[in-house]
Amino acid sequence: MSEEYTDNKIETKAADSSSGSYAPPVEKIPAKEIPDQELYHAKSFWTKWVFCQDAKVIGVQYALTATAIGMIGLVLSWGMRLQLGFPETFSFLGPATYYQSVTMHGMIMVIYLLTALFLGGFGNYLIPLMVGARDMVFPYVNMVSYWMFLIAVLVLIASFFVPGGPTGAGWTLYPPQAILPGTPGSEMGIVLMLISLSLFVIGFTMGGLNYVITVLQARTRGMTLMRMPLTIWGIFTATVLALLAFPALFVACIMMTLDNLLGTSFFMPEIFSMGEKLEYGGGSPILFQHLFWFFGHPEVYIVALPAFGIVSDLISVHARKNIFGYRMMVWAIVIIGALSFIVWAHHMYVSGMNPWFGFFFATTTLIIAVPTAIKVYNWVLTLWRGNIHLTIPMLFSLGFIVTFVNGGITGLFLGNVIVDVPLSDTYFVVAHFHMVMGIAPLMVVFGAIYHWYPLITGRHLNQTLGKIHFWITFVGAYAIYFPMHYLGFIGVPRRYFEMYDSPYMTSGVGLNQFITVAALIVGFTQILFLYNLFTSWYKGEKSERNPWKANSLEWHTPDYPPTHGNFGKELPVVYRWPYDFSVPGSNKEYIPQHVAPSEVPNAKVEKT
Ligand code: HEM
Ligand SMILES: [Cu+2]
Repeated sequence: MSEEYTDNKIETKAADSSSGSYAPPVEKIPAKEIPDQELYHAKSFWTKWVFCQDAKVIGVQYALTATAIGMIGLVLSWGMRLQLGFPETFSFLGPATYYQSVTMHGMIMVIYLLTALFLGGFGNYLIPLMVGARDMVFPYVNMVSYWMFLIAVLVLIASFFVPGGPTGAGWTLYPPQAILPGTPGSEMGIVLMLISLSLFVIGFTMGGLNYVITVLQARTRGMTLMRMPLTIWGIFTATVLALLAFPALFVACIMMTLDNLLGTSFFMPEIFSMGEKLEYGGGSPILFQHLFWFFGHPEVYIVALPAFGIVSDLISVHARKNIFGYRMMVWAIVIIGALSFIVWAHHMYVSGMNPWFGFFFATTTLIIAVPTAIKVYNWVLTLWRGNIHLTIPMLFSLGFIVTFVNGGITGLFLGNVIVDVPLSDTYFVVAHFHMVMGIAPLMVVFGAIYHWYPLITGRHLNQTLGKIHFWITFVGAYAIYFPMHYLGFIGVPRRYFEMYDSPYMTSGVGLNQFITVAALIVGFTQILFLYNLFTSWYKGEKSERNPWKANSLEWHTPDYPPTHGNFGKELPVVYRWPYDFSVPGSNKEYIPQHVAPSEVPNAKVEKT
């Protein structure tokens, strides 16, 4: 323990120029903050709740919209599961609708639910509050970001209603198949999907620039980068990743739209379709795969890094212990983020690329396991001998660690060319990615909602319903996805509408029925959660201020829940990291970030 702490020298740090890095005492740094101004607050209902520039309201708008579209993604999965489990009895979908459901489900879950929720939702709500800023640096642009997102969602929904229906090209949208006649939704569906994604990227960029610049430029006095909560590190790094990765998706969408509407041949080779030679020639379908996965792999971490950050904070607060190895955790986030840009072709081992190329990508992929494992060790070491409160956020955090390690281990298998080739496009892959980027991040989303709901609404979610929600979701997720690994081993292919004609599938029939029943139970439990979310808003038990006794700034605003401008007349000054729980020498169980060392005389201070 003593290694982590030094004596209480923070106020005299400036005098110690021998260390080489000059840091003036925090009181001497001139206040650059914009004072709270009356003019700046919204006056009417419309500017307060609808066209609102307050990042907190924008965060809630993002979160509600993402949840609504996510419900569509969930319902689509029920249709698919009924078809897979009981093809004779509950066949609501035809083959074409199945492909459309797979595609829309995948895209909705990855982009419109998880990305929007973590960055647009949590990012907006938490960044200004946690770094001690009044708001995002460009509130107007931030507002437009949400409205762009909403338009992108509406365009996506519109694609369900156009002739031919939504695209059924798979969430990877690979050309030439995506735009060739015969693929479901090759008429308007694919075009609307590409437009919707482009709008999403434009909207995201407006928000993303805000998140990055707010973290870099609008932190309050004393909030050094190495005192930021890991939540902010995760969201910040993920945003940088997204700003670098989404342009690849954006150009791919634009180029494919041109191929489709204007007959260019960026991705279209010379090709015959239904016995007829098409007007295309010279394009490269593989180029699309490279562009897609240059976005697609970092996308996994765009979802995972905020989850890593948030879960670190939840574990620390609910185990009343400082996060183990804070600096290591920060660097692991940054290194994982950087490495995630040089692994994309592990999604293309079966595309016919040169095996040496595969060797390179397998190596980089496996190297990512190192910083990732460090993070897992550090979470476990934070829990070790902690005063673990089995609150709902803690339960979900533990659920995250388990599902994430599970999904990560199958990732180590799939990262190797020789293992991936036979498993590629089987249910093993479906199991792997749902565990690692579906269920694990959702566990964090839920934990985070139970944790911050009192801050947002001033009330607690119903805890009994919460426990039911956790246990059914956690056990149910295993019931759904664990058997899928086995289905993959026996060779059940992914994206197949019907396969009971194949003799090797017979041992999978019972399992498929079991999975479907589990999926329906888990699905309905999410409706229970939504019920809890909405009814607790006005009926939930009132929460006292800072119910979890956390140290980070968002819980220490003058108004609870925080109002526009966040911190009232004066911004807080930060003296410490947010992990001062059970500090040696102090009689206080926890010391919030803005408590000056002079107020806690004997407490040791961590080395930051
Ligand atoms: C209980 C919740 C869920 C269920 C029951 C479910 C079920 C399914 C099913 C049945 C498929 C089609 C498999 C196939 O035929 O190949 C699928 C595909 C997929 N799911 Fe989920 N899913 C769930 C949650 C999620 C979440 C949270 C994500 C977020 C990452 C996600 C992402 C995907 C993706 C990316 C695909 C692949 C789409 C494609 O092959 O084009 N799912 N899911
Ligand atoms: Cu990948």
